[in-house]
Amino acid sequence: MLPVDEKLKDFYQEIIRRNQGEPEFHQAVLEVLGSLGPVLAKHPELREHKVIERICEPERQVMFRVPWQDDKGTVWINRGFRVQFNSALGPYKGGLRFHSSVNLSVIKFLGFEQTFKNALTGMPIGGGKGGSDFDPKGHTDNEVMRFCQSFMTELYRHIGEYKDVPAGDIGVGAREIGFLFGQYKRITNRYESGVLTGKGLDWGGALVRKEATGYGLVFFMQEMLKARGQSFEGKTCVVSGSGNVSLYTIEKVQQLGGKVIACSDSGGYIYDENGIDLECVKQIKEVRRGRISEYSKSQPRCKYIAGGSIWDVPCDIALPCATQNELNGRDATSLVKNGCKFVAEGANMPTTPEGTKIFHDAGVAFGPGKAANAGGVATSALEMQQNASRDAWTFEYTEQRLADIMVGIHQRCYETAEEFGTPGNYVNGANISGFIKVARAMVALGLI
Ligand code: NDP
Ligand code: 2IT
Repeated sequence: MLPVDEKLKDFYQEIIRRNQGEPEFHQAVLEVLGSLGPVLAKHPELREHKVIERICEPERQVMFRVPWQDDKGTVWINRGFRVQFNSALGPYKGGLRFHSSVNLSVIKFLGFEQTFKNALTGMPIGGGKGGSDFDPKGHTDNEVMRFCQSFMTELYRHIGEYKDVPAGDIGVGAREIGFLFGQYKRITNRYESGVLTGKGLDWGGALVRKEATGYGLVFFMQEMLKARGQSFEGKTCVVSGSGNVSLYTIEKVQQLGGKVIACSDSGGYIYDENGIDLECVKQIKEVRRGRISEYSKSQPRCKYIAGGSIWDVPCDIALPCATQNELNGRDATSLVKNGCKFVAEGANMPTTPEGTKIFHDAGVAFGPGKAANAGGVATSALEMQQNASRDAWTFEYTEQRLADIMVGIHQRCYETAEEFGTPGNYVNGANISGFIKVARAMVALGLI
């Protein structure tokens, strides 16, 4: 267990008791509580208002049945979720995840994290998350469409431009957002562009949203490097996953002079010492929806390692971009031993608490997901802004806005960590800065 302030220990036990069988949610709460001791010492009024207790309880949780038929006519039943965590700063905002591992614990941890992440962006957005235990992998476009239509047939009543604005996450990309938006439009008879983000560029989507999480992660890492007088130039990087976040992380690292030598999917990882050929990975993943193992067929110099840990590949910079708890204590030890000095999380909570502690103890610069991957949701807020004004910005302008936002988030985390007596600790910086912003709004809005 992470060290938690004495005053918060009983409260954490209460979280466990009230949210049984939800280990991911417990983990996410504990990680934030671990930073809040000094905040309570400085702001005793937050205790009086029971802000921590309120912030850990979602405002609303919806669970629903999603029946659908596959191409053979067989009936399937999945479970849908939307957890509307906190709307003190704006409408609930956060992605939808379609993956077999989705359950209430996973959606609650993601919604909780999202609340602080969204606060860190400085944009007017609250926190929420949703999804289903349906996995689009292996299904035809028609099956995915029928699933999305059934999912939205319930979800539509809970969302709206001023209420709750979902987007993508694992298993939900432009194809799924298209089917979801189409069904929302059909049911409500409204072309409400601002109800979903990550839309296609032809029908209300924003340039740079697809690239934003990966690009933003790399902009954040660039600031971490600068803070230690370094740059991407000539550094080797390992990026886990090969989905939306990973692909555009690799792209921006390469543009900035770094070399990405490994990436993965849930089957295994590829190692290419000359640097990954990104166009080849995009063909496999974005165009063919294939497996990363196919890369070695067209790139004979590359090694494919089935199973195994990608974190055993020596590198200067590690960027976990797949899923929660994909980098554990053993992996962190291996990275540190091999000389890795910088880690930033593209995924949400990919590093276990043991892994984080090992990085901190070894003096590795560690950027937590709620700060480092906030570029995706920040650019979603820019998409909402464009939709509201019926405008469409250029790629260059939008990318510059994203870069500025990431520099701002880094600065806020860096300065807050110093102010609260833990210089260089981005975990404390992100947790405290995000928490204070939401807490102040909650106090100002009365007992909500
Ligand atoms: P994608 O579905 O596009 O890609 C997910 C990648 O992670 C795939 O390579 C997938 O491999 C791998 N992966 C997923 N689950 C597992 C698992 N249980 N074990 C091993 N590998 C796994 O999702 P995204 O790229 O959008 O999301 C990746 C991470 O980034 C998630 O943690 C998400 O919450 C986070 N994130 C996403 C944002 C966004 O804008 N999309 C914004 C901020 C954070 P396989 O294909 O084999 O399943
Ligand atoms: O985890 C995340 O920040 C996302 N999946 C993006 C959310 C969004 O609303 O763009």
